[in-house]
Amino acid sequence: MELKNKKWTEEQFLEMRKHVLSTWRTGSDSELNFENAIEYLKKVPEEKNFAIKLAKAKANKSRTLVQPRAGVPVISSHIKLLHHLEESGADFLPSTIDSYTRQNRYVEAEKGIEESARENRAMLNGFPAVNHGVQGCRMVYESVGVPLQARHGTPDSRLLAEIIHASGWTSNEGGAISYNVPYAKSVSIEDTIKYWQYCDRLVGYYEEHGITINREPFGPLTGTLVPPSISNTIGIIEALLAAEQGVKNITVGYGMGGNIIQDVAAVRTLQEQTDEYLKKFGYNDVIVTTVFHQWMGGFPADEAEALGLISMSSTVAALSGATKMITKTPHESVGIPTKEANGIGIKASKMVTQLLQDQKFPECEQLKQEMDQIKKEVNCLMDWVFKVGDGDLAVGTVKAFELGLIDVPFAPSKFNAGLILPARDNDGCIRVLEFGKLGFSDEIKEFHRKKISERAEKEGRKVSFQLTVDDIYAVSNGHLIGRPTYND
Ligand code: 8ZB
Repeated sequence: MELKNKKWTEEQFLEMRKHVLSTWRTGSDSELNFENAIEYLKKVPEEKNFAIKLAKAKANKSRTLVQPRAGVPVISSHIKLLHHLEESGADFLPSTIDSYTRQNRYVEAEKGIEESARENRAMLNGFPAVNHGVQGCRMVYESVGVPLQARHGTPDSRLLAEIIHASGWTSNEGGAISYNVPYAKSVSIEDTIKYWQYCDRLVGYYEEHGITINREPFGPLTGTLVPPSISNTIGIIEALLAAEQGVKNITVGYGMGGNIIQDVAAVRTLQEQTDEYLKKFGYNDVIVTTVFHQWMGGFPADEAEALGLISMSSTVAALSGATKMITKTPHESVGIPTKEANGIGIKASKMVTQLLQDQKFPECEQLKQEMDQIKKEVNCLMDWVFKVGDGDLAVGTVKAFELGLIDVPFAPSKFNAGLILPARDNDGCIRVLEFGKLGFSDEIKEFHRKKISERAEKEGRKVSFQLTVDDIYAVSNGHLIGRPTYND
């Protein structure tokens, strides 16, 4: 099929579906017949529907809702884990999918499940939803009281999407760029646009049959010093691609940067510009909500210090007005958390968002300037995408990455130019130090150069790659900005 940002016809979708469902044994589960799946999904109560709960939270201006990450290989242990997290206060539950499933390596995932059951400990780093099939995933869904979402990092998530949605999981995280560029080395963006058009078209199909399902692009990307305009642009692109396939509920995301004003500006512009671009292209009935990710970079090893960082993240999320927040745990620097540590992360986070539920960051000149700056940069990048795509968003996205006009720092993908280098300015805002071929105008570049020079001058050193390196390690050592004096 030719790459194009155009809603797939039902025939095109169903033709591809035959292939998708033949790629692994669980694809032949009778529960995947649309009649069966639709009947099951119609019975999902409102309080367990991801899209409805988010839309209500936004409409009621409720406190920022909290959601952890969590997943273990064996169904019974996974259910126990989710129960613990629900009791700890999670407003939404995840099932984090293991790395074999993310690579479509279901034979190895099967071995992992068997070994985990035999040794009574997790031998996979998540929940292998495809191997457990619709029956297993429905057991998980039926045992919890809040909406369920698959969280993963799967470039080709077509079969996974089929299985989780047919099981009553009403949200799928990911997107053509956000689950490719940070996660894969050699999968082309052209391919992942098609894979995710399929996932979105599946949701569109359900919407046509009266079932509402949420989709969530993965905002933080590599989680390391990503300038907000780059992640926001990618979120907007993925929202537009999803809307074209019929998705009606989209949660765009942002990973905390560390400067409070820049973070609040990023979340607010993400909401505003996603709405703006959707309207501009005629998608008038899409509900957009936002998700704030607690600090995604390196964490301090000390558990109390980690909780301090988690609490700060929660403060910023609440003040920014994000609809939802993804929590971290005091075990972050070590690896996958125990259920107890995960519960502690949820409780500490929820305490903060509750305390701050009636407060928002006030309007002020600095916030306005930062918002204007992000908007200007996003518009500049979006203009390039449509320009090089001759008006087609899908084609433009592939070309923009090829040309380095959009470039994600520290990404493993060979389809990403990898030429830009970020660094913090003197206030800790994330700026761009090396532009590579990034599609910023000269005026925007000048602003970034000026901001980074101010910092270098304050620190009595030259602008160089050393700033980037120092910034990458700074937070885990207890500082936002990697200033040389902090190393003394
Ligand atoms: C890009 C997301 C990385 C974060 C967490 C990591 C890290 C990954 C699991 C998990 C709980 C899992 N993560 N897999 N957390 N259970 N199976 O995702 O620790 O914070």
